[in-house]
This record gives sequence, C-alpha cells and structure tokens, in this order.
Amino acid sequence: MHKRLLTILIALLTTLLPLSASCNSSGGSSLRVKILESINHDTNIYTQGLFIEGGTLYESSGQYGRSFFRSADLKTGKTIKTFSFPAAHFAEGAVMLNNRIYILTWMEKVVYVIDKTTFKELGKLSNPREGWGLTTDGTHLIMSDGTGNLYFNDPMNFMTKKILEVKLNGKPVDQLNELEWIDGEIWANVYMSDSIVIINPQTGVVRATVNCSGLLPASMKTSKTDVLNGIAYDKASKQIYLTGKYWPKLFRISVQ
Ligand SMILES: [Ca+2]
Repeated sequence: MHKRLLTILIALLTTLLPLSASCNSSGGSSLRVKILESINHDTNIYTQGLFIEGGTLYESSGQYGRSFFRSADLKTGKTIKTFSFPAAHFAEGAVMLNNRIYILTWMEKVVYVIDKTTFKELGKLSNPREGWGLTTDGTHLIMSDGTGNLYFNDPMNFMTKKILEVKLNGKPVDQLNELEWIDGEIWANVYMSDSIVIINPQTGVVRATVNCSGLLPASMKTSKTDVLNGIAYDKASKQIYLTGKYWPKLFRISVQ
C-alpha cells in the first residue's frame, strides 16, 4: 500500500476507534455491546470476582500480600467496606448466595465464607482445584479453574455435583475465568483475551463469543493496565457491568 495512503488510513482508524466503544462478536451468533455509562474504578484493584447484590457492587482483588474483598458504591465506584486476606492467600472469584459471600483463593485450596453485612468470617471450605471464577445459579456455587470445565458445587461443603464441559463449535474452550449468571446463561471471561463466551448451563454449548477489544479506549490504558476480567449483573435493573484488572473504568453496557 502507498505509504501516504497507509498514514491516512491509520490516522482515520485512530480517530474512529475511540468512537466505536462497542464490542464486536465472533463465533456462535453475533452480539454487539454498547457502553451506556462509565463509572470510576480503582486502578489498584486486580479484579478477580465481580457481582452486584442489592444495588451494591462487590469485588475481589488478587495478588499475594495484597488480596482483599470490597463492597463499593455502584454510582461512584468508591469503596464502602473491605475484608483482607493473609499474605499467603491470593483472592480469586467471589459470589453471594443465601446472604453469605464465598471467595475463592487461587492455589491455596481455601474458600472463604463471610457474612454479607459485617464481612465477618463465618468459616472456610476446602476446594480440591485451582480457584478462578465463581457464580451461582441460586443453588450451586459454579466455579471455573482455568480449564474448559465449570464445576457445580454444593455451597454447604463445596462437593462437586456436576462438571460441565464448555464447547465452542464443538471444541473445548480453555482458560475460563470470571463468571456471571445472567438470565439463565453463564457469561465467562476467557483469560488473556478480550472475549466473553455465553454458555448454556445445561449443555455447555457457547451460543455467542463477544470480542471486547475496543471496550477500554487506548487513551485510558497505561503500562499497568491488565486484561478484561469482571462481569456483574444487577438482577433488579437488568443491567450488565464489565471491567478489567487495574482498569480505570467499570462500564455499564447493553448487548444487542
Ligand atoms: Ca461475576
């Protein structure tokens, strides 16, 4: 291509990219994601688990020596309350079920159970696998472990009741990470990618793969900015929120 033409094309793309704050999808059926609202997000948070209950945002942040769990105001993004972990525990996915908050650790085989109001520790459960993402269908604690499997665990003792093999176009999907139960389907971040897969919880079949590569504008990225990870659904308002590790924004989005 002519060098001058290429320069013009690059300049044009650079101009257009921030405007196209939408995600295009590939694989399965196509969906588009549009940003409806940008909310401040603390760039010190290495987002692992993300969910909303009663209009409040809950989030776990990973890394050894720095792991914590917090509640935050959904409108301002400001932290309300925190729960800290021992330095040797790397916090991972989290979810609330029956007024209890369950928080995974990565390789420590411990699941923390804390009270939703006081954040007081109620106990610990044992997880034989790596802990990555966590969500719930209202009965089970549904967990990912970095493979293409999802584990449906009993909230009483974390015993696995069902293993679901997730497949896209007949092939296993690896590196399933943060999870969210949205209206009878499971949304999952695919680690180290800008993709979210939408999974049928009965069959494991992926019905759509959403590529969110344009979600966080390049102008907001720093050398510290990490991958897309964090899906939360506010059941009451039927709104979906996305963020990433060390991202400066939490986005309320719509899907078409
Ligand atoms: Ca989630």
